[in-house]
Amino acid sequence: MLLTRIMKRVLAGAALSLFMGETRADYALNMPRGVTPLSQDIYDLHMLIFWICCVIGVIVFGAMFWSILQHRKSTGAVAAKFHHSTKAEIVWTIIPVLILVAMAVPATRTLVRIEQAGDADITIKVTGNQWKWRYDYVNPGFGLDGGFGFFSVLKDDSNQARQVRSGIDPRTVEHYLLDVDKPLVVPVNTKIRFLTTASDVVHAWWVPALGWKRDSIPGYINESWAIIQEPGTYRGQCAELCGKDHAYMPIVVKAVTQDEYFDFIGEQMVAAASESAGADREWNKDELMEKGGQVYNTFCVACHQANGQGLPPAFPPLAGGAISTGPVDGHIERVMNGKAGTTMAAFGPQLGDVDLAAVITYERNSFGNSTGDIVQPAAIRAVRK
Ligand code: HEC
Ligand SMILES: [Cu+2]
Repeated sequence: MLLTRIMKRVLAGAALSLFMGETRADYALNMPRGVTPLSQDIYDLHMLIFWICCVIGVIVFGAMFWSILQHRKSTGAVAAKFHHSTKAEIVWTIIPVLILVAMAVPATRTLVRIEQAGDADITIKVTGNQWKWRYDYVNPGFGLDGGFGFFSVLKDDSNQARQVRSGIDPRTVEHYLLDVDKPLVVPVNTKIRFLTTASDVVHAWWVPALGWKRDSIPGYINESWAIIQEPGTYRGQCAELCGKDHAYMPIVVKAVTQDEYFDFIGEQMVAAASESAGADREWNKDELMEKGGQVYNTFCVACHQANGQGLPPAFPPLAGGAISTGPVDGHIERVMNGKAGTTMAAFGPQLGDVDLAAVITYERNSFGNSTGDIVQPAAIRAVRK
């Protein structure tokens, strides 16, 4: 009964995967070929070793089954009585050694190639944070000015749906837990060097289509590289297991043509310029509240919750909080410097003056807090000095 049910499931799955090109990839048993020369090298190596193992398996099991059949008792087989054969010992040592050496040559060649991150055209620093990635275009390539960067955070619809009792069916969310607000944008056919590190705990940056995964560790910088050959959107995840929210910091890499890449860099520069212009002017309360709400929903909501009630005792409420309704200076200090030994990170180095001013204003006037205080970007800048 159960068996037939399982068989039906398997057959239905097979039929489905035959007729739907898209789902076929989802059901695939093998690793993906990827879209970089390196990922294809790795795939080819994997297949080579796989077939060598298959051949060895067939020979060994073939010899075994043949011997069992040929020398079975019912045909009157009599066991040989020798012990120790130097010839046999030599043969069964040398053959495996030769096989291992033959496998080590292509494996070493691929390993060496994985490490060759030199003479890249573009350098991007990837930093793991609780629970989001940051991408800094250390050198955007093509003689462009670098230095800008941004955070890439789980997309809002996924984040809403994942909340306990959200009432939202995750199956209705496109790319559930695999989508971000701002993808990493890179050009195709360009050698990109990734420098991977972390600011708090160990993370791991993994995009299967690129063929590799790199640990991102505080205090260390790991190197890797990719030349993406096909434009497209490639999704990945933080592959670190230990820790509560690594599952909610997905990775999206958008590979575009060089022209589209130039447009993207241009947009980033305009955004950086308007951010610094914004930091120079006075903001009114409505503007700060609107901006602050966005910043809060991106950077603070995971711990302090949308209603500001937090999740005590781990994450304190901001509604009526001693700091969030106390003196403004203390509030600015806590958000900028965080609190050592807790998960409250220092947001001073992470966020700009406008974002910090806005989110602090927002916290002081939301969730039932009504201090009426307005924090201007200039106040943040004054603290930074
Ligand atoms: C990873 C979880 C986490 C995130 C994200 C987070 N916080 Fe916190 N926050 C904490 C914890 C834990 C504390 C308690 C620290 C302590 O012991 O004082 C805290 C405390 C605070 C306090 C003091 C609360 C009070 O009144 O006692 C403020 C204000 C605050 N956070 C603001 C923010 C802002 C603004 C953001 C977003 C920019 C943010 N937090 C993001 C974990 C977090
Ligand atoms: Cu992580």
